[in-house]
Amino acid sequence: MALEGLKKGIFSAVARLKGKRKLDEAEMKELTKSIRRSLLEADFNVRQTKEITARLEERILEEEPQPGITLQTHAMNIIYTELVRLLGAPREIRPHNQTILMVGLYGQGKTTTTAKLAEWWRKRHGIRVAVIEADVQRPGAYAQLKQLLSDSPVEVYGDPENPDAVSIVKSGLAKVGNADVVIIDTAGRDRLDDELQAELERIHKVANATERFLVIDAQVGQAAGPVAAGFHDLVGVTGVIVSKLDGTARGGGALSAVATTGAPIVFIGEGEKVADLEKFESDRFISRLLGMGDIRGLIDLAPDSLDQEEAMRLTERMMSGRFTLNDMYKQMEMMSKIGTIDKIVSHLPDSMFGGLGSMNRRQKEEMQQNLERFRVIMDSMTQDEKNEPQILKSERIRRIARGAGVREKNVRELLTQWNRSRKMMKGIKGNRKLRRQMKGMMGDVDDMDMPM
Ligand SMILES: Nc1nc2c(ncn2[C@@H]2O[C@H](COP(=O)(O)OP(=O)(O)O)[C@@H](O)[C@H]2O)c(=O)[nH]1
Ligand SMILES: [Mg+2]
Repeated sequence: MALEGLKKGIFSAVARLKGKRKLDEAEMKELTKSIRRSLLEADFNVRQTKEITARLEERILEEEPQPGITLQTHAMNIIYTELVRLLGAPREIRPHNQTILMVGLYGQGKTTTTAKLAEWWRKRHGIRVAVIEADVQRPGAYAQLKQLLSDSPVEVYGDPENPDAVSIVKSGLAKVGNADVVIIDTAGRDRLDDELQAELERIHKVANATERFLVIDAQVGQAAGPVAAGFHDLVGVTGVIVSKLDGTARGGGALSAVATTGAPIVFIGEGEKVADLEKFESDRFISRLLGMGDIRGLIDLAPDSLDQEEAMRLTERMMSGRFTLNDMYKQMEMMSKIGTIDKIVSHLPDSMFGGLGSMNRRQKEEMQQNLERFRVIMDSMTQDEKNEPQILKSERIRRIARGAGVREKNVRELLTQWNRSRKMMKGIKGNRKLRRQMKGMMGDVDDMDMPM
């Protein structure tokens, strides 16, 4: 996930508090110094960094941790609330009667994000979405957008022969303007020059857009601030989308610089694929960043084919401590529907599943392969065997291995995995802090507590 370095920095800074109940002056200095360094390394600006560490120091001195909460957790909770405050409150955008104008400089990810947004709305709300390609500067923009949405029912309007963006927008709106959401992609320049300003102003007038979304590449860092301000003066930016957060460790610069302009960040882009878009909500983002997990985000990853109620039910059952092979199977099925383990893991609290969050790429790939094999094996089991894996002794294991076309060793691996998962589930049941934390993720965020 984005800002991995910041996460590491904060963790190691706060780890110094382990086992402590009070900090002396020197320890406090050390703590704030290393938090400051981590924030600066993630490109937060100096003033913001100072403010956060000053508030941290003040609150650690003034606020008593709640009963049963360690100083370490207390500090982490303070950092959490301060970062959420810095990044601002989320904004809802209604999924009907919307015309969205996409603006931004060249190469920031406008066209990609146009396709991502269209798919996001269509999938999330099941509504009719259309896009209009009005970039007449870049040859191939229309083909690019069409290509990105080639597997999607989203309507793509364009007129690559027409050199006049305004007339394309006009005829596009006449053709697809009655969709629930219409998104207009525009041209960029290297900078917000007179030509680009004039074109955007004309399009803006014709489109009468309900939303103006600015796309900014996370790589530009704190320079995102002045860029956002410039576009805001021109078209009144209603939301910022920070793209390419997957490609930089210094994404804190763009995120926090945008936040200071007062324009809310509405989405973030974390990859080149159409599905790599996430609605931005600072509390969820920060809770994931700090390893507190994000169950709601996890469930949001689910495609149409996944029953969200079922996902919630399974999560609740896991928390109750009951865990049959069938449950594990369902969990795995869900995971395979949701997609890569990578994505899933980034939404889970680090403490859950024994620190899966810090697996490296190779380990994750291995796990993905295991899951596929386990599925084949389970397909060769009877319902009873899946309900009570304890009954699986050597004869049954042999039969199953033959049926699935794998080695007996592989079947035993599956059973070992189940045993391990079951123990972990039991651990969750017995871990009141973690249970409370999971409840927090599913609903009341204020109730959140860190198991450390
Ligand atoms: N890694 C990554 N690449 C992205 C993301 N968004 C866009 N890109 C890539 O950035 C490049 C420029 O994107 P494009 O949409 O053409 O930018 P535009 O000129 O603003 O329309 C393309 O190669 C995209 O695949 C993102 O969130 N992550
Ligand atoms: Mg483009």
